[in-house]
This record gives sequence, structure tokens and C-alpha cells, in this order.
Amino acid sequence: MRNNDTICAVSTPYGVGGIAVVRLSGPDAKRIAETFLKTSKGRAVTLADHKAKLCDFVHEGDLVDELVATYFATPHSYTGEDVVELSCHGSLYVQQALLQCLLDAGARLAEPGEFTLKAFLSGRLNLSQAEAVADLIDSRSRSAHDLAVSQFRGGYAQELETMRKELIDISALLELELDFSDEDLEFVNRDRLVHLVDTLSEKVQRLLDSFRLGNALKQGIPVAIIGRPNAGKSSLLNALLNDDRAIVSSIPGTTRDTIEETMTIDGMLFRFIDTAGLRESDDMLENIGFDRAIKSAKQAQVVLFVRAVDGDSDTIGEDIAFITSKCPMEDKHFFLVHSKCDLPHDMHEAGIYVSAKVGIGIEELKQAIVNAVKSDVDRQGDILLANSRHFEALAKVLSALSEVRKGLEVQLTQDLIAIDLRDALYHLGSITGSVSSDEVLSSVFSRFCIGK
Ligand SMILES: Nc1nc2c(ncn2[C@@H]2O[C@H](COP(=O)(O)OP(=O)(O)OP(=O)(O)O)[C@@H](O)[C@H]2O)c(=O)[nH]1
Ligand SMILES: [Mg+2]
Repeated sequence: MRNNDTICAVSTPYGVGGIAVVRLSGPDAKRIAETFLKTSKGRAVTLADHKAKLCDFVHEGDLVDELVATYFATPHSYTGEDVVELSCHGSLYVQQALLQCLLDAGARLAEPGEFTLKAFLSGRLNLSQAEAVADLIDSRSRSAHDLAVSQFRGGYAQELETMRKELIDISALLELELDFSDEDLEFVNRDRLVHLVDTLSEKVQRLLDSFRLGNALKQGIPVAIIGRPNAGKSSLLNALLNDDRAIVSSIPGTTRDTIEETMTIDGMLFRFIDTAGLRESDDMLENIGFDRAIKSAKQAQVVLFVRAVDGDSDTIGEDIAFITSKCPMEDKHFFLVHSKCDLPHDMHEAGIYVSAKVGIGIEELKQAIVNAVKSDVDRQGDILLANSRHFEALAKVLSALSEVRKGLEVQLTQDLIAIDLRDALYHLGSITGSVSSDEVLSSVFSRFCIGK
């Protein structure tokens, strides 16, 4: 990507709308836009910083559209460069015609995320904030939105950056010691280094621990619905979604594959996963379904174990022992759901009683799931890691820090400690983009759509 180009793109989604916005950014943005802009009396328009102007967009004497042009002069714009936004009527023809005029006049089509990349390169956003912009655009629930906003505001990245700077100071001193290694001088107080490494490791570990939940909040919290064939799992899915999503029948083994559907409850996005009934079988397809059901349960944050009230209540313990042997529940919320409670029954076990058929207990079950996840969020406090790139970088930071710690314990020489320290610094810096490679940048920005 050439930095000095003036780029342009339609920034609103593809399609017809009330208005559409065509955006231009770069040193020639103002000049290119002004080539086409005229007053209603046909006079040339001069754009003024941070002012919106109603103008005619004229191409070879023909009016293309009457639109509002807004100019943001460098450096006070999204990208840090000169930016012109043309808010036109949202016809596909008008959008494409404007774009073509701008391209013919010397602008180049923007690549995905290039406006935000420019904002990063000009120092207006750090990498973590740029990623937060993408998350904000993607957010489908209040909790995903909250996560994105917190990351945009700085979140943990800022704190990590402060610690990184402290580490840089220390490693500079260590390198200095190296220069004087013949004289056996110690510039770095080893206790201070140990303390810093420990505090940082603790912080990083806490962030890593929060990833499972953070990621689930962003992508949708997985809720697996499992149980024996015919227990009423698919009926429960349909009742939760209030939609006729999965096939229901009295034939055991109706659901063979997993069925997944998302739903927002109380501002949180959930992914409900209906699974094939759990039973040993000679049927190969059914066995595949069984494996998938167990896999879904393993990946879930919440497991609903469904059991019909007209079944044999003596086997509940056995069933639960079976399922927990296949899928440990320590890090999950496990709910015993007694289904078909509209049928006559004399069961009084702990758990939640529901009837998909008449709609009993469905709201109560939803509330119980929401409360369980909320308690996880509260326990986690305000730091939540939701970005997988950060997760990988932080895992590397932690392992490098633990090497530094080991080195300090066995009084390794400065040069060897310095290597691990540099490694930790590199991965820490990659989070905010203080150090970044083209590869990292292109993987971050290719996630964006064109026009952002
Ligand atoms: N009376 C009553 N019947 C129900 C209820 N929920 C499900 N059923 C019946 O139970 C049978 C099985 O329901 P499904 O939802 O297909 O059960 P499943 O657990 O998905 O079954 P598999 O996919 O075969 O494992 C169907 O005949 C449903 O009509 C309920 O709340 N009350
Ligand atoms: Mg089913």
C-alpha cells in the first residue's frame, strides 16, 4: 500500500439506501473533490475545514447528484490526512458514478480497512484500537459492543504499554551492563526486575484466563443442549428461540447433526446448539452424531442436560455420571433440565422443569443461563480479553517472561536474560502495534470491509 495515494471508497454498505457516503482520503482529496463540486449557480466551491456544504456534483456539464460535502483537514480527521466525505443519494448508480469520477481524477480504490490503516500509520489509533473499530462494526450485542468500546478506549492495552516501557528501560540498562561486562557492574536492581516480571506475568495470566469468556461474549456464548434420544432437546431449542428451527418427532434419533442458532438475551449473544441424542448405537451416522454432541458439550460454556419427566428417574445419577465422564463440567455451568413437565409425573428432583409444548419454565431457564454468565463476567472484573491475536501474543509474552524469571533465579548472565526480555518486549509491543510487521498489519486490516 502506497502511503501518499489519495484513496476513495463507498463507506456505506452495498445497496440502495436513503443516503450513501463516498469517502476520499489523502493529499489530493480536497483538490479532487473540488474538481466536481459547484454551487447551484454553477460557481466553483471551496471546501472549508470541518464544514459541510450542500453542492452539485457535476461531471462534464451534467449534474450527477446534489449532495453534502464535508471536509476534514489534516491532521484532524479519521485518517489523519485530508478527508472529504460526499453524502449523496443512495442510488447504486449515483454511488458508482461518483466513485468513477474520483478514480478518473486520480484517486485510487481503497483496500479493505485502508482508511483505518492510515489512521494507525499516522498515529491516530494504535493497533489494538484499530481492531476495536472492526469489533465495534461487527458487534451484534450489547456485551460485544461494550468489549469493543472498552478496547477502543485503551483497555488493558494501555496498561500493558506502560509496563512495556518500564521493561524497555530495564532491558536498556541490562544491555549497558553487557558493555561493561568485564567490570562486573550491575546497573539493574535485580529485585526490581523480579518484581516487574512478576507483576506483568500476573497481569498477563489474568488476561489469558479471561479469554474464554471474553471470546464467548464476542462470538456468542455456546450453550449445548444434550441428553438421551427423544428427551425433547430439539423441542427445547425451538421453544428457546421461539421458532420452528429443528425437526421434532417421536422417533428417537431424529436429530443426527448439531443444529446451531444464535439469539440475544439481555444484551448477550448466545449460540444454542441442539445435538443428537446420546446413546450407544451400531449405526455409524448416529455414532458420529454422538461424538459431535460430546464435542459441542466440551466447547460449551453452558450445558443443558435434558431429561424427560416420564422417563425412569432412577437412572438420572447414572446418566449424569456418564456425561460428566465424557465431558468434565468444572469450567462450565451445568443445568439439569426436566422436560415435558406437562405430562403427569411424580418426579421432584433438583433442576429446572420445562415444557416446550405448553411453554412452562422457558423464561426461567433463560434467566438462569443469563445469571450464570453474568456472574462469570462480574467475577472476571473489568478486564476481559476477547481478541485472539492478543491472546496468542500474550501467551508468548508469558512464556518469555517465565524464561526471564528462571534465568534470574539461576543467575544467568545478562546476555541470556536480555534475549528472553527482548522476546517478551516484542510480543507485548505487537499488541498495540509499537512493533509490527507487514504480515501482522495485513492480517489485522484485511478483516475490515472496503470503505472503513
Ligand atoms: N408432552 C410433551 N411432549 C414433548 C415435549 N417436548 C417434546 N415432546 C415430544 O417428545 C418427542 C421428542 O421430541 P424431540 O424434541 O424431537 O426430542 P429430541 O431430544 O430432539 O430427540 P432426538 O433428536 O431424537 O434425540 C416428540 O414427539 C415431541 O413432540 C413437551 O414439552 N411435552
Ligand atoms: Mg432432536
